[in-house]
Amino acid sequence: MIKTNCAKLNTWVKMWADIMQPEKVVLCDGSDAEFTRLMDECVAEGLAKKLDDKKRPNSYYFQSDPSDVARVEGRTFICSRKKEDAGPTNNWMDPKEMKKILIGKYTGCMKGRTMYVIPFSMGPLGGPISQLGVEITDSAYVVGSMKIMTRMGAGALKLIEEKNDFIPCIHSVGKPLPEGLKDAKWACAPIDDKYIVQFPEEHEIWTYGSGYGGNALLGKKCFALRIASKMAQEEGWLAEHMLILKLTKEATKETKCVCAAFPSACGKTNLAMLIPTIPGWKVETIGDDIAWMKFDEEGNLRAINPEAGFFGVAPYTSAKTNKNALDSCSKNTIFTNVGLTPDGDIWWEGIGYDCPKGTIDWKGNIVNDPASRDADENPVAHKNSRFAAPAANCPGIASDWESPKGVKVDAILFGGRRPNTVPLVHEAEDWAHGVFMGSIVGSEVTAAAIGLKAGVRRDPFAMLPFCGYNMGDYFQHWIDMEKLPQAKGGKNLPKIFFVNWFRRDKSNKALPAGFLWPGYGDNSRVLAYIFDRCNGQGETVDTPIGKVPAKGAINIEGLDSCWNEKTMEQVLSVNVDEWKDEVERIEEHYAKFAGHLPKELSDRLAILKQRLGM
Ligand code: O2Y
Ligand code: MN
Repeated sequence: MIKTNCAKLNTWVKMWADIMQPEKVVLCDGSDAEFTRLMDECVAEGLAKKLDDKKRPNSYYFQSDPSDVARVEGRTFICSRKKEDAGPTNNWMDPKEMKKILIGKYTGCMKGRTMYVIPFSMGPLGGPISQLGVEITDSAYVVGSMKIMTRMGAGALKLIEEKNDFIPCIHSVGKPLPEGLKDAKWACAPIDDKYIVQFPEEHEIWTYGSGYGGNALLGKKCFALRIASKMAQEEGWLAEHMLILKLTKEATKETKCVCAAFPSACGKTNLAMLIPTIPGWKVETIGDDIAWMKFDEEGNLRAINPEAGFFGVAPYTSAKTNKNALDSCSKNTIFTNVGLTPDGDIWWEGIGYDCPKGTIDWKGNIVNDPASRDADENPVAHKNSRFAAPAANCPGIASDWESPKGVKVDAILFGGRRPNTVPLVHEAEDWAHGVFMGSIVGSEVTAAAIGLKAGVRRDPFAMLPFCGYNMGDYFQHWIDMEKLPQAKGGKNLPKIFFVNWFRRDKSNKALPAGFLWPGYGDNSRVLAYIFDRCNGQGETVDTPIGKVPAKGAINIEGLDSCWNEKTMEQVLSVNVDEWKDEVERIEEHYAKFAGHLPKELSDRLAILKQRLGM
């Protein structure tokens, strides 16, 4: 059994080892040597491949079971004591009932396996916004991935010992290994036997049956969003599904930090790592997925990235779309479900060069005729294939990305993929209006993507799968941030904007796929406008939905001629009929929250209706 100077940890590990009955228990130290040893053990057992050390130093390749390729929202539960406290957007089960089921599953679940004990910190070690956790797991892949994604090992353990406290995170792949049997390439339980469970009142996480991503790397979605959002509600801070970037105007060296929330598939990682197309501006990355924000003693709202790595979607990451992301996985990276080339490197659709003949696809089949392969129907890399890469590898990482006190937040952006209705950028009139904007975030999804009817899927604050309590109460918490004494009635809070890079005019054949805005690096033009607005500059026009840039306020110099003053007029336009329809959709969305919807938000909707003449 492990022996640390944290009595709570020793007792907790002993209790779980008695239940799970592993062959041995190992306390992880987080060292580079431990990473290499564990990954090499996976290679020796046939669970992983080491990539060519010259092309991709210290990097490993895993293929998951086809039933275990993504987060499973249908098997994710918020087990608050009262169902109402999980709210209308979460799956709920009574905590006692759930614990009974899971104790049954956990009993003997690690037979024949090693129980790894992973002490970790979300956020820089010892920082005022950081939090400590310990994950128990029977997956060496999880240990390796946690080493990349968190500050894991001896340093975190020392802090846990000093505090005698941590967030307990329990994980098992749910597949005991009978003596004498060879392990499966990727051990996991069948889909209906996977459980991703949060106990928000106890600040505990129990997951079972999946070894993949957010289901198994418990520091990420389970802790840093679902449990942390509940802690943030209790303690007066914010745990958000947001990237953090730092924008510098090179002429004056002035900087602004921006946090931005977008639903999946809206280019969050691309924005976090953007390379500006307008001269004189620099974007640096602080985080690509999660932001924790707290007021400091001077009354500044400060943000940290609680993670230490990027768990990025591989397909369509290329030197053209996101060079910084591609460079981030040049070494010390774990790849999952991408293609494996004959020369020991990785490949995925949209990487920017052809698939080498003889590549192994994510299912383990050889690709003999890459040219005849249908990238949509039968991709070489799974569409949710991933790289786990250290953030420190990113050429565009900001020098202060690990500052324990965080960076001052100047602006918050919300956005989604909206082919119509929503202009390129509009600005909230005050904090409550900004919260309203966050509460109505939605993104166009194709029917295939979600197995539901196509249309706008509302994803408030991009937190739909990640809010650890009633989403209506979460809206209220955002409203209440303005009432904290440090907020000085909103004076100390960031400005809020809504952006939409995806508005289209399909009838204009000159526009690529009808997009009224080029996106990618040209989003720096919108960031520059937001920077100016934070300084009280940049001309605006009032509309029923908020302030939009005046003609000429966004620099379009140097854009391809298909994007011009006329398309700018279109992309910034506010169409009253479209917004009347939007209001009806917002009313349907708000109805779900019933008595939990803050009055400030229904008031804001009433103002919008009145302005639209409804
Ligand atoms: O499918 C998974 O387990 C990963 S999901 C993910 C990974 C990195 C960043 N964001 C997400 C997400 O679903 O928002
Ligand atoms: Mn995410």
